[in-house]
Amino acid sequence: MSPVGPKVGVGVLLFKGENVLVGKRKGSHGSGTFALPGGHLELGESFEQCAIREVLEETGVEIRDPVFAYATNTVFNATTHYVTVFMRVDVEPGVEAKLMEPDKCEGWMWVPWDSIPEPMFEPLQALKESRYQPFG
Ligand code: 8DG
Ligand code: MG
Ligand code: MG
Repeated sequence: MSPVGPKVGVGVLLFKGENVLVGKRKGSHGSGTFALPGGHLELGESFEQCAIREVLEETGVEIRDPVFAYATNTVFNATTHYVTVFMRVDVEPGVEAKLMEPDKCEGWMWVPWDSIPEPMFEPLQALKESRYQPFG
């Protein structure tokens, strides 16, 4: 039996100017909610490695030097509890996100930080409600 406890998720804030990349989740928990690219921290991985890997797997974008931004604690229900580490990277204007996992996401879009569509995935909602300020 695997141990039961909180898991670690890494969410990546990909900023292109004042817009952030979000996609509507499908096929797993939080289906229908808008979330950042990201996923589980794997055994032995750094936050930076996880952010680089997940963004490449999910969007095809090669990011460099993601920086720790914030952490949230989300209890989804009695058996699902995630600590989410948010990593940030600012990309060039020409960067485009490809839909690499169409079974897991409806599509990627760049939206202003203050106009992320609802409903948001709970960890992203928690980040929005936190003290985190992406611009100064
Ligand atoms: P993996 O299991 O292949 O590593 O990841 P995935 O297939 O990309 O799964 P995911 O559902 O996108 O992410 C795994 C978990 O990470 C998800 O069930 C909950 C957690 N998670 C957070 N915050 C965030 C977030 O902001 N974005 C994403 N994508 N996942 C997050 O706790
Ligand atoms: Mg993934
Ligand atoms: Mg994912």
